[in-house]
Amino acid sequence: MFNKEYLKVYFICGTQDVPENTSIKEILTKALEAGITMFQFREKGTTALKGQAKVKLARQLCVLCHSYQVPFIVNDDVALAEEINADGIHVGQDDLDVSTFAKQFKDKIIGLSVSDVEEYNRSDLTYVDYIGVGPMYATASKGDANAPVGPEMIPQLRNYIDNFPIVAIGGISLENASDVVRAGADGLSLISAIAKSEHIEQTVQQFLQTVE
Ligand code: TZP
Ligand code: MG
Repeated sequence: MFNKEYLKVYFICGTQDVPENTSIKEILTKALEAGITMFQFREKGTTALKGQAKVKLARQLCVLCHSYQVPFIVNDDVALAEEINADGIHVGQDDLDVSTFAKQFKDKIIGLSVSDVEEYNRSDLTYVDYIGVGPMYATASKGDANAPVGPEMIPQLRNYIDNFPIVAIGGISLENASDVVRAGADGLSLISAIAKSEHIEQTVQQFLQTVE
């Protein structure tokens, strides 16, 4: 079951986001220790794990998250989310229509990416628990990212969706996070700010303070 609090510091990571001298398990463990509120496994690009290697890692990361009572969300891959009994799925505008898998995910969390008002107008939020809005700022973590929309997109969308749960994404750092929160985001989605931090625990704690 979804709770808005899960969005506060929502860490997203795949093996492609991990610096050379460490591992996704090590990074995720540090982030969980520091108090991230949700995790999304997002395995993308030419180096992405596939098949049983992806399933095996996802299962291990899911168990790790659950040992901290933190929900584990799978990006895009509905079959994987089902196979490992993940807590939810996050999809983009170009991915499967939410209604096609909503029934299989009745008590699970469903997230949808929405960049702007036009995408919002095209989206059916009937089965959606939260939307990911962005990119807020330029990002190096998503090759095909749309142009940044800025934090001002949040109040624009609020005109249509009122207090529907919004997590902001894209280029969010400790420097700009408070602007995003002030614009009305319920939480922050972060890849590189956490995965590439030299002091993950401290970084996560500072993000938590920003949203609280
Ligand atoms: N969707 C929109 S921007 C983005 C995704 C997955 C990447 C966010 O990564 P970072 O490193 O926090 O900018
Ligand atoms: Mg996608």
